[in-house]
Amino acid sequence: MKFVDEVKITISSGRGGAGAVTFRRESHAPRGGPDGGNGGKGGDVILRTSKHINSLFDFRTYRKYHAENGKPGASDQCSGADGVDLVLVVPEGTVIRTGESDEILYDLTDVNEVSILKGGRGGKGNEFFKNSINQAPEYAQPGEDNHTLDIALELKLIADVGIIGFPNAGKSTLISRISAAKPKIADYPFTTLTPQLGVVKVGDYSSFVVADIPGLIKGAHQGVGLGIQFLRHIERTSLFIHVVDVSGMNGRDPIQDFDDINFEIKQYDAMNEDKDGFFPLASREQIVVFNKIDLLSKEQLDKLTKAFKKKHNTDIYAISGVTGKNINDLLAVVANKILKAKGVIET
Ligand SMILES: Nc1nc2c(ncn2[C@@H]2O[C@H](COP(=O)(O)OP(=O)(O)OP(=O)(O)O)[C@@H](O)[C@H]2O)c(=O)[nH]1
Ligand SMILES: [Mg+2]
Repeated sequence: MKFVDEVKITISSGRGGAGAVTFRRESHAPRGGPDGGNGGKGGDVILRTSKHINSLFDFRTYRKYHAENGKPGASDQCSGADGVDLVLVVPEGTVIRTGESDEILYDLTDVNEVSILKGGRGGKGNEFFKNSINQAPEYAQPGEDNHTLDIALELKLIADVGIIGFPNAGKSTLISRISAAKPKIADYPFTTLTPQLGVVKVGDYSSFVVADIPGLIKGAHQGVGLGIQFLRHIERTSLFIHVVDVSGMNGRDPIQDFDDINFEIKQYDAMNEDKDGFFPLASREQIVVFNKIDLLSKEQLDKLTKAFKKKHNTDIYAISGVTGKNINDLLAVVANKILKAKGVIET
């Protein structure tokens, strides 16, 4: 199934059914008292999450969704039936924004169901308006109007760790090593086109979720490469693994790559800082991973590590995604940080 992570749709609740204007007809009373029933209530629009859906793809087929209108009242004090609610089923972690202002209406990460639009009330039938002064009212209430709203549904993957880095750095290789995810891996940039999730098991009882996203390159915030929009999938992760290709192949400078990515992340933050509920990515902890060390001599690696540390005072985990070297050590550190962030381990 194709991964679709943003759709704009229009939803409408149901109109209330009209109240009826009717009078009893009986053989002995050609024009009896009023007996018009009430109209039914219009259906609500409800959004509900399901674990079994992981894409907004199916919302591409139709853009307009309408709950059922309430049925009109009828004679003999019969109320019209209520309109059926419209329930739209979306993946967990879907955020609902207003179509116009981008403001978050609801976040279906912790809540499973929200009623977004109420259906119109049914109108009262003429029976309701009967009183001692007017025993045969000729009027009834119309049904209340419905409501229509443009909304944007946006799916954020719910992952604990985001893997960032240049294209071809070995991000997908790493996720395939530490989880059961089987992403496409190939020796060219932009192999990964859509975010991939992998569940990493820690011992027998714990696990965390890693997201592999398409690579970033310099100028991504201006649309170069695949752009930076995929960063929104890792907005909620508490930690990034920053994979740096240290092989120096294709003339790449690993330190420059690292700085370029962080520059793009800052641009993403600047572009999103006004967004409701936004938490800057640049403030997220990054675990720096030097990958492809199997292609380097010890001297080369030491030299690079020294140069890197001179610029950035941070721990470095040197691994090879292909041979598996040092991956277990990296995983232990990541698992520990995640379990602390989740509150499973107390600090
Ligand atoms: N020698 C060596 N090659 C590696 C290592 N890790 C990954 N590669 C190779 O590097 C290439 C790119 O790996 P991917 O895992 O697809 O890279 P990616 O970062 O996911 O790339 P995009 O999806 O394009 O962003 C593949 O040919 C891998 O086999 C490593 O540790 N050593
Ligand atoms: Mg990839």
